[in-house]
Amino acid sequence: MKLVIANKAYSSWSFRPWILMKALALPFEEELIPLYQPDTASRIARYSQAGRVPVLIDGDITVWDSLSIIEYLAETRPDLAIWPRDRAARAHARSLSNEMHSGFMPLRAALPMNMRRAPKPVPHDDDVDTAIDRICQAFIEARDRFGGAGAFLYGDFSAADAMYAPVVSRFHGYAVPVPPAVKAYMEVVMALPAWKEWHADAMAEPWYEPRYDDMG
Ligand SMILES: N[C@@H](CCC(=O)N[C@@H](CS)C(=O)NCC(=O)O)C(=O)O
Repeated sequence: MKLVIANKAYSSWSFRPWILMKALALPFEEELIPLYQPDTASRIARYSQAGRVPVLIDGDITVWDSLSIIEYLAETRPDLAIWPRDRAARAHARSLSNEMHSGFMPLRAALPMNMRRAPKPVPHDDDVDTAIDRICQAFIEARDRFGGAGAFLYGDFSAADAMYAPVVSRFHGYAVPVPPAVKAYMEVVMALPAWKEWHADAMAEPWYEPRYDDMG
């Protein structure tokens, strides 16, 4: 399989299937198309007319959009429990993942992912705090109800943890105050070898985007 992604510093949507595949040791090659370059659109168009990454190529099958890729992987690798095995946990994990995929716009706009950011807060509006509070409440609920003895949202690492990995990066990078249980969960995610690999690659990238890197 080949996963087409964008900058590891900035591309939150690329990070989601990438960290899932790495954390679950799914073999794949990657192609990184840097954003905001003169040839970005034409390079992405070679893989998807939707004009967005991530895109997964599996033989003659092309899957675009982060959550579709995750669903495709879950369908093709049922042995891996990409979604939790328990039906109630799975329903909760899918709902929470879709809530991320279709929502939290104020948070996404005000606190864009920048994996290279040294932790520092930025002023933000109340609707960002509303999103932060909702995510913290949902993390705690998932862990309390379904976490069991595991360290992730639903016990073992799952698609939901992958969908929220960029939120962990945002909370960390913008020094968002969070309850201790959320802090502990963030530390578990940031300790993953897959996280460290993505972070190291992001730090080594040559591209510089003032809209993210000069946020203050
Ligand atoms: N809903 C899509 C969003 C994908 C998306 O917005 N990707 C951005 C990079 S993070 C992109 O490809 N941008 C291309 C461009 O701006 O030219 C998904 O979940 O994959």
